Amino acid sequence: MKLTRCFTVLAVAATLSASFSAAAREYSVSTVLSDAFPWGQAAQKWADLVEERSKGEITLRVYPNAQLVAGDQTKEFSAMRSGLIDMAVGSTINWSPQVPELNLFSLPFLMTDSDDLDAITQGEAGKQAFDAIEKRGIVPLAWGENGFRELSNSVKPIRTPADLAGLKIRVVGSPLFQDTFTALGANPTQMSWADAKPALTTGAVDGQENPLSVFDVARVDQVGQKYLTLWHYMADPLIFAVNQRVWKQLPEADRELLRQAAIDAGKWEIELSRSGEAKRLDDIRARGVDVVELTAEEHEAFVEATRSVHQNWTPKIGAKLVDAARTAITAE
Ligand code: X2X
Repeated sequence: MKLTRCFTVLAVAATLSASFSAAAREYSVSTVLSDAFPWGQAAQKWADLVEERSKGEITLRVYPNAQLVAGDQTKEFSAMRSGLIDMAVGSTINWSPQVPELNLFSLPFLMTDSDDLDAITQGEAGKQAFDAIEKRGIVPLAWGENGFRELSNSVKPIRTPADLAGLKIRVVGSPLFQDTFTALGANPTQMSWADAKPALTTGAVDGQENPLSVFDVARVDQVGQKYLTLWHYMADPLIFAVNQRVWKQLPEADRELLRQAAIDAGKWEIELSRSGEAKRLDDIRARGVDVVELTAEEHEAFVEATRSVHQNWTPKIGAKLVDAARTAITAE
């Protein structure tokens, strides 16, 4: 009897300590998109590398669809800062309400291609952006990519700012997007990705902007988005990041492991995302979407129409950071 009780106590203690250490070694990772998309695959790759390199000691559990913030993706950064979420692979768009410096990447037509984006993230401007995140209680580890964002709608081919007049366009993130689409004569409406598809389906909004990978995987063409304009107006990088308290509690070796795994997963996903673009565009065309490619002159009209956004937002982003980004782009 006595012996049995003793075993029971031991068994309970063993279970408790096992679950305690399991709990202590498992961390939540928030993403907006699932692993059907490059974004979710980036987070899963991070988790897989960490699992493998820690020999199963550290588990990163990925929670897609911004479910840890009930779909409200612009609350992800705050939830991670408060400790409700341990880690995230998040978009600069969704974090920009809390980290105004990240609006840099949303400045319309600041970057023309991936080389411009890399020049920013891999240089002084990228460091300043990471410092801005760190200052707000989050430890950034590595860059990934959601991609250059293209414009789709259900009404007509868009070739000029005038074509956008009065169209209701779904946007997300900071008020910068309201300014950009208002400057173009459109009627922007803020809503989460969770609400976007239903709104496109019912026609509550006419259009949206997202990378080709999102348009393709989410089958945005099936909700009436028949027209797609390749205008490359901005690209949102992804950032792998960790809550500061979680980070401080980790032994140095684990920090290094997490950081290197994030860097490797980010590089892997950026390559995956970029190399998939041409095929995605072919597939989108094959589904009957009318794809508009702008001439240099047509493109320039959009650039001109949105110059005021740069003027209004440079002070909010920080002139030093905007300068560093511009310098990086011209120095390429
Ligand atoms: O909501 C979007 O448009 C998405 C999925 O691209 C982001 O989270 C920024």
